[in-house]
Amino acid sequence: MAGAGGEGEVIKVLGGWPSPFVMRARIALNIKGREYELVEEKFGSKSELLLKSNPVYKKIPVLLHGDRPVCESIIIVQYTDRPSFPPTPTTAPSPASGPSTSTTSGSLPWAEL
Ligand SMILES: N[C@@H](CCC(=O)N[C@@H](CS)C(=O)NCC(=O)O)C(=O)O
Repeated sequence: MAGAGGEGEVIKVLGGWPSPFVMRARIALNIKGREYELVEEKFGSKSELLLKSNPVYKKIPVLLHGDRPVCESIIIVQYTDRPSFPPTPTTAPSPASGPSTSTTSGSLPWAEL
């Protein structure tokens, strides 16, 4: 599929500080171990990219997986939990790194505590 889905796809989050909805999406990405670029929206104005990516509500956060926009923070959390949305390979622990605390098996890190 063009525009999204591959491990090498660039992930961007259209967001800004302080937004609890943006934080929700970023926390999910951090737990997943997925690297991403935060594209900061300026308070009081909306970028062309935001208007194009979230034309109905025009709100942050929006996750861009390649060209695919994912809107609504709770939907972003669910999206990051899909098996087709793996952690960034460089952040995945090697098999020799001891007991697993990774999310690569699909389990949640705190479930192993
Ligand atoms: N239900 C949305 C709420 C998002 C939201 O309200 N974002 C605020 C920032 S905290 C926003 O973009 N406000 C700008 C506006 O309403 O025009 C979500 O969970 O993502």
